[in-house]
Amino acid sequence: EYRVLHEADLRDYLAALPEVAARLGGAPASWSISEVGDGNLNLVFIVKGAAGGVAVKQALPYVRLVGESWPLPLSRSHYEYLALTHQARLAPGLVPDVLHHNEALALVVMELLEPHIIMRKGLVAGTTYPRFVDDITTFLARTLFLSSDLAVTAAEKKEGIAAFAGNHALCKITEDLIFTDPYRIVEQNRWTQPWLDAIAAAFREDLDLHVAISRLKLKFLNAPEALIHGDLHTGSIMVTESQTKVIDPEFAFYGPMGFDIGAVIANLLMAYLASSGHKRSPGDRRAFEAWVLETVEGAWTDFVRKFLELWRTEAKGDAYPVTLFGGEAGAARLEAERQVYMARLFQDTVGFSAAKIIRRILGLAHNIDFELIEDPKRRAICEARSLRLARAMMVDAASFRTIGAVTKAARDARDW
Ligand code: SR1
Ligand code: MG
Repeated sequence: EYRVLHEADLRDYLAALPEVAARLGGAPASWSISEVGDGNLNLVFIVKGAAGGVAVKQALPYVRLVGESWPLPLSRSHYEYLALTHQARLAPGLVPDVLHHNEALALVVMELLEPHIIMRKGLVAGTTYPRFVDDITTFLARTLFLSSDLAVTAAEKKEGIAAFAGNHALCKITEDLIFTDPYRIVEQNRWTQPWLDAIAAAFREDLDLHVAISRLKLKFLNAPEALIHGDLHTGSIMVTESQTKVIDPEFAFYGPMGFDIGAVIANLLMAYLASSGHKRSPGDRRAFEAWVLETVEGAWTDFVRKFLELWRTEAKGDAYPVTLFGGEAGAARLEAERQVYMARLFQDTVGFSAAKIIRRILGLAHNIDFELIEDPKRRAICEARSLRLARAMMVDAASFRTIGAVTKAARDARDW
């Protein structure tokens, strides 16, 4: 039966799990347990013993950020477990190992990622991550391609969609918080007042923007292209200089691939545009910002290279039947079609990326990239530049034909 676990409960609970107890080592009474969750939804405990540590995540029956007035199904823990185990098969080594799952308690026990930190915190501190592009593009290319119609049969794909179909309450959060609320008056919306009042009001009247966000919302609702993480911001990524782990896939479902790729790019663009608000030396700032924009470019180009490589070598799905593309002419035509596919995916990525930026500045849930900028006026300048860039990316997505056009626009935005 579900109950919210407190320290003493958790100690007894973990002591009864032989594999976990062995990993922690020593007497259960000696284990240190602290609740460290700083996300919007759940409890997260770090438990350490003489031999090692574990992380324990427990879903609350409500949205932690708001409180009990906003109930949320515990079943998200089931979908998180399902996604983590699926992603571990598709992209080995890039998600934490799951040690134990209890459906009734909505609880997942995972390996403790140490000395990893949440990537967003590292970015706010101006840290660069040399492995990030390679790891995140492997994660994206493999999880997206290998769960798509390009890689699996129609029957397998439909089973996959069905397995995640019940996660609709989490999808509804995204549908409201990302695709609807920032563009209308909603009590829970927040922004840096009074400087962003005019932009927020303009966005509520901007019909070009409303059409663009509605098209993206429709795609989010009706494009089950692949098993997506569903919340792949830099707070869902843990890093060291030599390792990257993607965590927290509780929003996972079969949706549009561009939503995940766009999330990564959006969060890097926000780190870039927030950078001038954080205290760092001019040299450190230049180096950090150059790395972030290189990373945006690498995230897309390496993703494309890896995705296409998988398509050329692992296309076991029912889409694009090989019998229709025989001979040299067929192979050439299929290769051209792959480029068309990637161009369409790029447009989706640009649009979703824009939507992710706007929601973090005008919606309910913000990010520390901007929130930790001490001077509110400075913060508002960084946010206004981001909003203007995001509006252009969403309304004129087609004018961004390459990732270089996106990074150029981000660079130009620094002069606004
Ligand atoms: C009410 S939940 C707000 C946000 O937190 C999660 O991390 C998702 O990004 C969600 O939109
Ligand atoms: Mg999360």
